[in-house]
Amino acid sequence: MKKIAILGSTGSIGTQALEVISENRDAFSVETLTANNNADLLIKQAQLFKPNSVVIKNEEKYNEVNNALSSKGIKVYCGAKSIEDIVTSDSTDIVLTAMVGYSGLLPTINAIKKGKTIALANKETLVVAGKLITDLAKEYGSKILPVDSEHSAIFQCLAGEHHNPIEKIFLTASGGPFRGKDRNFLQTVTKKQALNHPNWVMGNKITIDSASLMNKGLEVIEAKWLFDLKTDQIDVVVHPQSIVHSAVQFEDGSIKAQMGIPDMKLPIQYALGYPKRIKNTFERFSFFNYPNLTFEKADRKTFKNLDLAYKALENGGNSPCILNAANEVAVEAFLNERISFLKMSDLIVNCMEKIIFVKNPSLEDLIATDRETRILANQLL
Ligand code: MN3
Repeated sequence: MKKIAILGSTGSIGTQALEVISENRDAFSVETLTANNNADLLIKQAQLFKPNSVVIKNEEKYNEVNNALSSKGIKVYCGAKSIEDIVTSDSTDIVLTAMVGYSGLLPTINAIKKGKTIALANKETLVVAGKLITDLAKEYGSKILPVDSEHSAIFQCLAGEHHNPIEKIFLTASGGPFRGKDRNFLQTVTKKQALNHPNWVMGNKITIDSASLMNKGLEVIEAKWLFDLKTDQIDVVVHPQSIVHSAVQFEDGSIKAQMGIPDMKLPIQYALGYPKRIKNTFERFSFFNYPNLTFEKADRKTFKNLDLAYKALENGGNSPCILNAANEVAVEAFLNERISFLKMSDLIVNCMEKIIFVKNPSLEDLIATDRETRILANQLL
């Protein structure tokens, strides 16, 4: 029985992880659930899955959650610091990091220092602090298992290939709702249009990132650290059907790809069950429903964010941390209809130019970079 802590249990990945767990109650139990704000759903989940503890990040909702759960023997905590502490609990085996953005960093570091297995859905953690996180994971013997579908695909392709170096990887991208559009069109797109993703149902932040191709940019950086690659070993291929989830090319030119219907429950289940594949009844893929799988180049001139992410990765140091913080502010401003779609890239460029570059950042440097970038980005807005 694997005991699981889910950070961000009320979000898209968190709720799907609980679906996977509920189908496999003999293999998994829920040790901890944490949520940002959604007290109602957190309470419902806790009543159903009976975790040992829950954390609501928003301290104003503590009484509501505590009143509902404390009589059931569930420990209730609140605040960001409690999330950082709860992941170190001795009884937890796997920490599924499914919260949004930078907030995943400190809890993930604490879990790694306790040698926990990390099922990583929070890609921003590796974007902000890839070197630090992978060094710590080595030092403390903590395994990082990808949940992001592209990285899970690559991880699955690498099973049994331990001694065979990667020549390159192909990260597939759906292209999002604005595939094929030009900058003229993008100038006036609305939040509603941007949130209308063709293939995947996800949270708001990642859906906007998908529309701007920033999500793919963040995934390029995530892949670099997960699979120890150089920038020129990572290619992005637009594949509108989202059936090929990504591919690995080996040194003999052979390419292995992982395929399936776009459903996040599969990569979640693979990470939680790893190395075992668990039998399920998810919908099966049929080749005949998809007679045409197509592939095209990513348009890095129109979708500048992808280029910016490659640039940040090439710069190294605290550059990806600046990119991420500026992007988080930009996406929030776009969702609040304070800036236009294309202005998001401008804001990121501005921050990357103005925030001081640090070649070998410590954790403290990264925390400072994140804070300073957010202040600057908000001023620029
Ligand atoms: Mn992905």
